[in-house]
Amino acid sequence: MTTNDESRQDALDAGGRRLDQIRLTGITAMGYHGVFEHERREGQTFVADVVVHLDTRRAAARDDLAHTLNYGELAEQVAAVLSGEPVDLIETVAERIAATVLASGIVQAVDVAVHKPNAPIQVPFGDVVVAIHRDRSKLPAAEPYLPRPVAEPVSRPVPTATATFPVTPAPGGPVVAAATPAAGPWSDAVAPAPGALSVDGPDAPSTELAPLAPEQAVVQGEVVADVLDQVPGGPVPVVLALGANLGPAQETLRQAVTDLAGTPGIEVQEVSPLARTAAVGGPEQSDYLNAVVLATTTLAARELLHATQAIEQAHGRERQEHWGPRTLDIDIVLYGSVLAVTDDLELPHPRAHERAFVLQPWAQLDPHAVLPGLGGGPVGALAATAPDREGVRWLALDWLTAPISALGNETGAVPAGGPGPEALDT
Ligand code: PH2
Ligand code: MG
Ligand code: MG
Repeated sequence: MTTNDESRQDALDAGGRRLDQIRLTGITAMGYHGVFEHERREGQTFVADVVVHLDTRRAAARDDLAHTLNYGELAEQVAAVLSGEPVDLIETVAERIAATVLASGIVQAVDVAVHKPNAPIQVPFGDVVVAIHRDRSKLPAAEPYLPRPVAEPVSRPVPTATATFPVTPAPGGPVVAAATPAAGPWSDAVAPAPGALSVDGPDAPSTELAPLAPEQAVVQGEVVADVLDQVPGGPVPVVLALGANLGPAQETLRQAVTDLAGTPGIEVQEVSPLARTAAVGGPEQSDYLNAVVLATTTLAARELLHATQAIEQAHGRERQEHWGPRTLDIDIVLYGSVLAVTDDLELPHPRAHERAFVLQPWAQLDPHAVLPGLGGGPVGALAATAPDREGVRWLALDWLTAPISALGNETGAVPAGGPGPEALDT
């Protein structure tokens, strides 16, 4: 009864190789799902089987739970959906479980089977099961399920910069898009096709912004104007993406990290490994060096933008060619959980979800990070499917301290192909 064999599929990684699996079967809980009143009143047993598809090698190599999915937590999440907010259909229960499991950055795909062995069926039967498979190409049509205290109002408050936000935003957490509940970050309907967004918003202000439902544009337009200028009451976690492909790129990036750390109102928390990446878009140009910085700030979002622009300027940034080579680019990927579309700043960064040169270093720092907003999702999974993933050549761990000659200075001079001396194993 509690196996999921019929529906189990092999899920493949970006290179077409079969992923590893964690299988958890027979998770049982009392639930109140069903279309009949007596089902809602009395409840009955629901059983779920889950097969999680992921790469377990890193966890095994380090013998470290931090690099895999904790099956104890998985069981609790699944049971919380089974016994949680009642819905009519076990299809909905299965979808919610899939969304909740896929919210973990390391999960690439998930099979979910939901059984209702005591369903009100008027002929003798053995079991009834809904079995689904969801992955990055067939996203769940539900939000991840986070049990909320009963007292909390259903409509979530509009975020303000005075709140403190987690660096890894709780999936389905406070976001402006809550005004359009059907269009959450996990919705198939609104996820833009990879490559659909072709503007360079924060870099080069443009009139073509990401397509939005009209009601969303109104909500965001109203909220944003003050949120981006609002000085927060406490430190707000931010994610910054740094890139350079002109001049002494590694030296510039190092200095930029120092400059950020030296800016009043910015506290640098963590700096990612350094990635060498093939240029995406724009004219023929040499490879970039890219890194991601996790920081907290007490600056308003727009003040942070101005601070990063000042650092770009100090490193000789010239804004000539759209997506052209640059001595230094600092993009704000996330400012707390603020979603905003304005002429000078769009949050989250409108293309972060499809750029491995941002997602891969970020996932190295925070394997459980989730990018909110349109096209968002678990950063690790987005990194694994990003169109430019093949262009990320290697990641150097010690780039802030290693002698520069070991890694190459001008990006054009970096030896192609093979990993650097301190390269990661993936
Ligand atoms: N930045 C761009 C355009 N293309 N490609 C890579 N690999 N890395 C970048 O940082 C980058 C890019 C616009 O900012
Ligand atoms: Mg920029
Ligand atoms: Mg950029």
